[in-house]
Amino acid sequence: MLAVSSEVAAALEEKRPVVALETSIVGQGLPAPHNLQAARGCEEAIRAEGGVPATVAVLDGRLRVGLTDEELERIAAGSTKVSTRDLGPAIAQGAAGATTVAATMRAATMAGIRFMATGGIGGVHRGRPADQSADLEELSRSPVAVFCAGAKIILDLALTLERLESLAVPVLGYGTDEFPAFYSRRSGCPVSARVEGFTGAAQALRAAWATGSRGIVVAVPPPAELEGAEEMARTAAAELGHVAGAAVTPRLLARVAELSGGRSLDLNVDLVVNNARLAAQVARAYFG
Ligand code: PSU
Ligand code: MN
Repeated sequence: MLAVSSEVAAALEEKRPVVALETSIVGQGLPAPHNLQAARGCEEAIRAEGGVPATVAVLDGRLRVGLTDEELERIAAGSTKVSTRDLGPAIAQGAAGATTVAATMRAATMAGIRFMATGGIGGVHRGRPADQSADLEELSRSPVAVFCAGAKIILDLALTLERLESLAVPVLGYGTDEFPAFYSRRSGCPVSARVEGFTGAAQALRAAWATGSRGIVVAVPPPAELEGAEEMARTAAAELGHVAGAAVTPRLLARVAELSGGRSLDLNVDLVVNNARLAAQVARAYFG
């Protein structure tokens, strides 16, 4: 069922920094060519730090951890979005599945990986509090540090943070007291603890895991900001209409891309790569 690439397996054995990467951003979250730019950029950034990327997807009836570039292209060419509840059926059907944060955390845990990077986690949707990403529940289950620029811009950040508090998920601000708002460094919402530097983050992760925490959000301010992002997210959410379920997130992200004249896409690639680099740096401090 689980197929870990030989490179990833060897790196885990040698306690080298391994960083898991999701692929829903490749299959659904970002349009071409930004999707593959983001995925390859993350892999390169992790390698540049002496780490090994472990990109996750469902392919040919297996849950794969560590993909070749050809396999990554298959996910980009056409794949279904796979969250945790979809893993079993997608594997059984032999589908090409792009894993969300939740499904990637599950795969990482099965493989023994503690670090992963993404753009933003899922959460509670604005104006639709019943629509909550399975990412939240998975954070309470799988012991993985998720490096992100907060939650996706389209979400209700205050409600998302309330849920994370109820689930007892630590939300660490990397060099910040405030939860970033994806395209903005500030959201007005506090993190549960601030950490400084690779070593400070690694120590907080170690202590949190030693005291029973499972998933941990490491919230990283984005390297650049998108002017007017908040307004665009509100407009996109107000226009949603009948769209529901798993289609909500991809639809909102596409609308924000239109409203920003494509600028959101370049910034999205930059911030995901930034998160992947930092995840590798902290993983190195953790194992060092
Ligand atoms: N962040 C992005 N783009 C994305 C996603 C996150 O900038 O495409 C994906 C992630 O894979 C996340 C998922 O886990 O959206 C959440 O979707 P849902 O709300 O359906 O759980
Ligand atoms: Mn959702």
